[in-house]
Amino acid sequence: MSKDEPQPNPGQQPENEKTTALGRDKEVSANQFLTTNHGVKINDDQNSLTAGERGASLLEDFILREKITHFDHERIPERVVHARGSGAHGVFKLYESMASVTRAQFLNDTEIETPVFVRFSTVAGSRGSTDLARDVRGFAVKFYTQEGNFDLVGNNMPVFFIQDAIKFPDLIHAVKPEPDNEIPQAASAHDTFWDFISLMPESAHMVMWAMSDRALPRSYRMMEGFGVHTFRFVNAEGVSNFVKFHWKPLLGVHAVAWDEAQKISGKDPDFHRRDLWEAIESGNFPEWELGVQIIPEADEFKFEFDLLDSTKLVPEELVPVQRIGKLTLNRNPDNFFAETEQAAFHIGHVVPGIDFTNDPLLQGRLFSYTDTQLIRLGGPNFHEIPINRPIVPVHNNQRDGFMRQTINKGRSSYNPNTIGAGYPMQAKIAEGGFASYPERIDARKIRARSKSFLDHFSQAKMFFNSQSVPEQTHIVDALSFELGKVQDLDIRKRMLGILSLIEPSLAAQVAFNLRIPVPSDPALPLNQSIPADADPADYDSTMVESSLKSSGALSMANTPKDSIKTRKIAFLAADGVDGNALKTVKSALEAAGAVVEVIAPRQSFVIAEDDSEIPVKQSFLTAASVLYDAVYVAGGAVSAATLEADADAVHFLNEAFRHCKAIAADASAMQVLEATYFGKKLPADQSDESVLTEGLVINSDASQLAEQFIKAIAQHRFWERERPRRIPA
Ligand code: HDE
Repeated sequence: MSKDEPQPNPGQQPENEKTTALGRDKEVSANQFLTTNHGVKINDDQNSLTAGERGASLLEDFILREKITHFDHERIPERVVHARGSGAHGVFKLYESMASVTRAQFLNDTEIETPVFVRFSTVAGSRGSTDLARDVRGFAVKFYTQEGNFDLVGNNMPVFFIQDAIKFPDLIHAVKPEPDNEIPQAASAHDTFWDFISLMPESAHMVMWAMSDRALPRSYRMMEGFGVHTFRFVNAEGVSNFVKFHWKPLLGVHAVAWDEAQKISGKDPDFHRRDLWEAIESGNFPEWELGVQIIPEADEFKFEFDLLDSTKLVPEELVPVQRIGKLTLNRNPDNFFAETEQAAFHIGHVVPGIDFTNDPLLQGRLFSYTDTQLIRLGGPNFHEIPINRPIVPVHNNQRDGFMRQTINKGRSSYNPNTIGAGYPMQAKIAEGGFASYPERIDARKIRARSKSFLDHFSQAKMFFNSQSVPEQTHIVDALSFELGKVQDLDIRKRMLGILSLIEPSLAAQVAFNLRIPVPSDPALPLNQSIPADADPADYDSTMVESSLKSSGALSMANTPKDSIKTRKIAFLAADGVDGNALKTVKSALEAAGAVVEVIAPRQSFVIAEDDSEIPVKQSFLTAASVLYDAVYVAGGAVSAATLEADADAVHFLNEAFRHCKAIAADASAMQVLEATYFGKKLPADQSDESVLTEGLVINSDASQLAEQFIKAIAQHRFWERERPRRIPA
């Protein structure tokens, strides 16, 4: 198909090839016959062509050969990093014109609705690994703008492990499964990762993020996104400002517990993928606001850190995040391979008005992304795959290559030319032509790390100090877990030395769990990533005491907690349940936007007290509390007696309690709660205040219960409960 025509629907098939909705499958057309790839209708797709009824298969069978050959070639190399991911289509709408700082048209005109494709991912695991690995999450957005594609290829953490792209292969080799035995899958808790990290103090800040709850998102829909590097905006007058990009989820930023994450990995490794898919299918479209921190060029050197250093963030207290537009994901892909797997993002895909800085991590990425697509997507024409095509026409003299789709016409494929009347021609800046920002560069060619990059600990410390007590405990637990899996004791000790430079109390707590002392002097040289001829002293980490001790925006505890929208609530019930009370609570929760699923000892339905049937979504065999945000035990004496005696129901509650979730019970089902480990510690009063601090609601009035339960669920988690750690679930 020619690319000369604008294509308003990225990733979709051309209209004339579209099928119509019919039957169970989303798109099956009437009178559609099976054909070969060459269009010949197939009469028998069940049997190979053989010499007689019990005879050998014949080479002549072009139908069999074509089918098997295509199958043999169905796989392409998975992404070398970010292999496991999930994508969705959507739109971006601008709130206010940003023309004063950028000439990018999609950031100037509030009337424009820009189509987008977003792919979320984990980093280390392979394609078939679990969604709930402790890992960074990719957050890659392709804007199909009217000036060409702009890809914002970011992560859910605002900093990175390394400062220079040349260390990326080392970092990834260290974190991927170890090369001799390919163990462990999708995990950083092993020797090679911590060996590398313990020798690279520049990773300290990012390690704090990766060990925090940010690495265990409750949902892709509940994570922030960051462009990480400092970019440039350039306006129509050619004036440039630095810019940091943010995505702020409207559902807030939320995480699961580590014990829960590990269990989800077994119960539903597709947890995030399914969550994204189901939210979009049910019309609960995920939304983020695009935020920008704008820094005038004149302020480049006003910070205690270097804006070109990707291991540093710009605290929101110093430069507020301006929310300038909204991203809404509103359409699931039709085909995972064609769209999500073949999507090719590239940090170098920018449009006029957006430009790069000299961040050495960013600069290296500019090379990597096209290079990787050449091998992964098999040649130079991957931009012609529907998901990667811009919505504007493409005209240039690039020609041929594997899998070329465009049929270029005419004789001229060079510039300048007269035979093609000079077309395609260059665009002036006023006509929308891209011109690089003419940054002045007057320098020697060197390999060296700027001294302004050498403070590796002050922001790591600021991050730790910005966390709430439960969040800090989780970081201690995560480090104790990860280093506990490390076999080489020298690596553990070296890491404790690094942690002591971030925050002595953190190192002390991890050391207590590992039962080894914090070394009095960290192993030197601290930084072992230095050039062969360098003096280690020149690469010493020089801590610049940060004037900002903590930043509220860094703690997830400060995220909005005012809604239960899209949260999944398990209703436990058995035959004899009080159907009316159940329906009252269900309707109230659903009216507040939650998704309610009834879970019972057996599938299909339960019979209520009044003999009505209540549909059941899952049985205890197929469901698990880790897949839900909160639990309600429905009333009715007979139902309660059954649940009390059902070990799976009691376990369900114990586990929900252990993972600090809101739990509610009809007063007539008290005996079920009493059968749990936490049954003896139920709060005496049921005031609104206790509900908000304890997250336990017991009430005989269904309407009142629903009201209190909604407030409790909105809190997400009651992390204080973890303190005593007495629930064996
Ligand atoms: Fe990437 N990265 N990266 N990266 N990255 C890739 O490109 C690379 C970095 C990020 O959903 C690869 O198409 C280098 C930072 C995301 O398809 C590859 C360096 C950030 C995705 C690559 C970095 C990212 C990738 C692998 C160090 C956050 C998934 C497959 C200089 C700002 C995009 C591919 C998707 C994917 C290289 C560091 C984000 C090999 C060399 C920092 C979200 O090109």
